[in-house]
Amino acid sequence: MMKQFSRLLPTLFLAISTILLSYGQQSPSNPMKIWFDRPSTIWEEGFPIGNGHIGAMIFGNPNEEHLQLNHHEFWAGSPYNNANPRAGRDTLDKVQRLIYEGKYQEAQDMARDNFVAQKVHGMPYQPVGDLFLKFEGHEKYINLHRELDIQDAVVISTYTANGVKYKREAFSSFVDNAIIIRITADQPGKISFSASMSTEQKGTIKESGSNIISLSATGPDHEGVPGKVNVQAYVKIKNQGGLLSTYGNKIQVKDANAVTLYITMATNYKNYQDLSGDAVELASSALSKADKKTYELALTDHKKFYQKYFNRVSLDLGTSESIKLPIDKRIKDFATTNDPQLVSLYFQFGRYLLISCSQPGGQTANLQGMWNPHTNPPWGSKYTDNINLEMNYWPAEVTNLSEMHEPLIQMTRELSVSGQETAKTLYGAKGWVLHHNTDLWRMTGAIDGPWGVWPTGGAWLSHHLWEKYLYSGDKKYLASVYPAMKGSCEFFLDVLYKDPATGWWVVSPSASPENAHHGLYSTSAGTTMDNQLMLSLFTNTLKAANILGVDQDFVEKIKQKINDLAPMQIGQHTQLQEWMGDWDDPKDTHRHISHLWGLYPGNQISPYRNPELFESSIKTLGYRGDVSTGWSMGWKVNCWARLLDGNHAYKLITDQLSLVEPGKEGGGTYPNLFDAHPPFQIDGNFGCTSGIAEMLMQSHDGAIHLLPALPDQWKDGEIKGLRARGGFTIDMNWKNGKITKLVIKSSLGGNCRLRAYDPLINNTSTNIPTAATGKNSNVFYELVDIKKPIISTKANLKGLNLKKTFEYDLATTAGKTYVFIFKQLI
Ligand code: FUC
Repeated sequence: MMKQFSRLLPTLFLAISTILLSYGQQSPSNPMKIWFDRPSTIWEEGFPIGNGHIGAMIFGNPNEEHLQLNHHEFWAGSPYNNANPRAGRDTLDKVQRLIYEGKYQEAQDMARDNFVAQKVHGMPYQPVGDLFLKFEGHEKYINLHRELDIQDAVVISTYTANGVKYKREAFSSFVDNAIIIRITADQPGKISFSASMSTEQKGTIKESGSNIISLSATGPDHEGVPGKVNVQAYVKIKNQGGLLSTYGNKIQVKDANAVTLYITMATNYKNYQDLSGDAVELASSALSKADKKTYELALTDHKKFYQKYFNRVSLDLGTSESIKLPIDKRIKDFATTNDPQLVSLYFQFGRYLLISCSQPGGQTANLQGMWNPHTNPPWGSKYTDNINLEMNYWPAEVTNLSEMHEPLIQMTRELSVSGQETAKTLYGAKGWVLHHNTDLWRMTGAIDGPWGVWPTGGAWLSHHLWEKYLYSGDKKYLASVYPAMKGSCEFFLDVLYKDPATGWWVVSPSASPENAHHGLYSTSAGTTMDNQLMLSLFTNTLKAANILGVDQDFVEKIKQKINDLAPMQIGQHTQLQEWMGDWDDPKDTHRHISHLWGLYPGNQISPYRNPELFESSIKTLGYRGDVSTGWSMGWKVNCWARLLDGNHAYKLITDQLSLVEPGKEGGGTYPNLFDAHPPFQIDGNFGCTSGIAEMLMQSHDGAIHLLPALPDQWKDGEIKGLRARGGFTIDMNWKNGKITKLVIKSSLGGNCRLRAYDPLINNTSTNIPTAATGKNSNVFYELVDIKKPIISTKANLKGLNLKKTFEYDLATTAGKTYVFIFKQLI
């Protein structure tokens, strides 16, 4: 029967070549717009724009426009390393022994005093400054409408003042590396305003020529590390008609017909060890290039660049009247109405944000992406890599923004170098290590407190190195990241501790981020997350070495360790144990769900291959509860999707889309759709975006699972452009929860195994294709052997009640597209 299915493919393929695939065209009834009919009253009502290097928040007050400016390389401090010199192999041995003996307090004190950095805990990301445009007489405006159009990556506001209709447009050009603002009016000679800048940094603001304001500043010192990043910003104003004059360091525009402003910013940062760049030269050459273009051409170029990425994916989950409402009202109403377009908008907003704050060659998206007004931002707006940093990149591959993953990959390559000194100093070990935080300077030491003695950050980032390969199959890329994967393995080969009680190789000392066992101690050994990370790191590196045909001796060493890694354990409450001991408290609602790493973002827990682990994961997530910090809810959307429970995943989206306004505490979403930890932290946006993708399509566990976790609310829909591992691009339409059309584009060829809850019946044939049997021959779907869990005698496993699935194999050729129209079953 499978043969019949395959025989149909050529015919179908002919049919498809005539079908024009139009990716990403949003229907007019599905506008990708976030809008308000009032100015911002808080920062979290502003609109973010960015080109991966420079960005701004725009607040849209007619009387005084305000742009708060950021440059991704503008941080406090200068190159440094913060590995605590008091640690070392002997101390490591002692701490490991103390943990084994159950002397947690002593072990924790010793780890804190010797491993945690003595003084330097990381440099904070800095704001550059602010631009104000003061429009006298515009206090009394009417008809204000301001929007962020994420289809075009442009902020537009319109209003009427003194009988004149005004329009402001702003974008951060990807092509011209400038923020460009255009102000127009429906009557000539009616544009008058004064422009000024301010900054909280050490620096100067002055006029520079007749129509330019210049801001030069240096990043602050922090924790004794001298501030050495120089930033240079220019604002150039070009008027059409009217007059332009300068006074002090302000520029006055009078009676113009139209005005264009260009903002450029640059720093002296070349890389984490080199500050020899010329900020002034870079910012001024960007300025002189940018203003040579007409505004129209600059806008066209910007949109074209942006849409090349953005338009790869479109999502339609249905329409509702809610699009007629401002965004804050929609968020407020979300839980009590069905607003599927808010979900698709939120999903696409995550993609907009990633394109805007993470471009190849630029910095990695930090805790606030790149948008930060504080000189002392929460958690330094650094990179917390025990969840937050990685979460920022969860949507990168699956939502078809692979290029945006690059800054994280590059940062990992750099950490694999800077982390070598830390590995040596703290652990007397080879390879490289990363603890739970880093910053612009690629610091890798343990910081904050005992929970910072968590050495598995590099293993988690290595997972990204490998996963990127699974999507692209690019061996050249794999070769470029293999040294970092290998270096991370080398570190663990050196420091893993053979637990005398079990004989398992475990990471010690460590923590289950940022939880405490017995309500007291972070310090522990063999946490479930670490065990999962070790399995992932070792198996992926082993595969990489085999693919590249290198390091066979090394492969053997890894294999030996894999055999004796700790298995997962199911404890007395039928939970997946968080620690080696059965210590979990079912009432613990800690925001981190680290032991579910193996469920998501890892691929180690399968309903079909290890149902006990799957069942205990359901229990665990149930105990942890739903409502939490923004990012925690974002993580749970992914986890419930992996647990194949679409309605529970949807419940979490509802929790995440609860409006956080001044005076309201708890996690959720700010009026401008930014995630609220609180405070603003961008990870929740990205986590929920990938969660929505995981609800619609998953590509792990041996197959591409179509609509694995569809909630009742999304009965009909269409998704185009999701990426599956093995280089497949998936478009799907569904009606009444059943797939009606499927388009698979194969970029690497190979077997495409599909999994669905309903038989996929082709309407040109009455035959149901034969269910796939045996192992999926596609190497990108190779499964990792997961050890049988150890199960407590007190655990009460009831067995799973899984939906029946149907699986098909489709042999694909690289570069070809396959279209299937399926019969709708009642
Ligand atoms: C980790 C989390 C916190 C916060 C911080 C930036 O420490 O536990 O909730 O997200 O990172």
